[in-house]
Amino acid sequence: MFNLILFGPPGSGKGTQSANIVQAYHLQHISTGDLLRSEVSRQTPLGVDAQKYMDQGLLVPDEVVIGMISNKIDENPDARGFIFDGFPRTRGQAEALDKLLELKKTQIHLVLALEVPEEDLIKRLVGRGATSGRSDDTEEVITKRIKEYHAKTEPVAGYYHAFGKLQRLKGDNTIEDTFKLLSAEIEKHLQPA
Ligand code: B4P
Repeated sequence: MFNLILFGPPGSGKGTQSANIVQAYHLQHISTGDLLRSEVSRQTPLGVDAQKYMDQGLLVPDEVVIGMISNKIDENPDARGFIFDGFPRTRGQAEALDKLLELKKTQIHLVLALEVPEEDLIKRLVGRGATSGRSDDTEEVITKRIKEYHAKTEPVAGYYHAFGKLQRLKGDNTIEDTFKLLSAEIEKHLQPA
């Protein structure tokens, strides 16, 4: 089993590159953003609660997100491995993920962090907001999301660096070139499916 975290600020391309990685390496994709948006669109009790945080650019409480991840791992016992997209976003989530994977006798093997200048992040997300209809892609909320990233999520990189699992990559090339950089790192551990 090979488990990968795709890490980076909002708009760094985690969702975009996850789709490419899933296609090439057949890992099971787990995006907490997608899972939360699905709960919101179905207006489940979890979704109604999560929407309050997401609309303000804030992180959803750890216990909500960790419960969703645990269910998703359990639903895929035969996966070749997982790609965690947008998770963990706090140190508490990182520690909880380690415990969940330990129970399954596996671990995180690699953390790939996409680095993109802040002005590019804002441009990309405002651009997506023009067509996505996402309530968190307005300039005001994007600024809050980036602030929340620096305060709570950036320190998670240090957590994985301490275990020698973190690899930082330039994320401001084209989508194709960024995928090549990611693939080169992944193929040190795993061959295409
Ligand atoms: P997410 O859904 O995870 O999304 P994201 O950070 O906006 O974006 P991502 O990095 O995936 O960017 P993308 O590829 O789409 O989070 C949304 C919200 O959910 C959070 O703010 C939070 O409230 C909540 N949440 C999610 N996970 C949570 C957790 N674990 N704990 C607590 N709360 C959580 O790319 C963005 C745009 O850039 C796209 O338009 C794309 O086409 C473009 N793009 C991508 N790569 C490009 C490139 N190389 N060049 C030019 N454009 C590019």
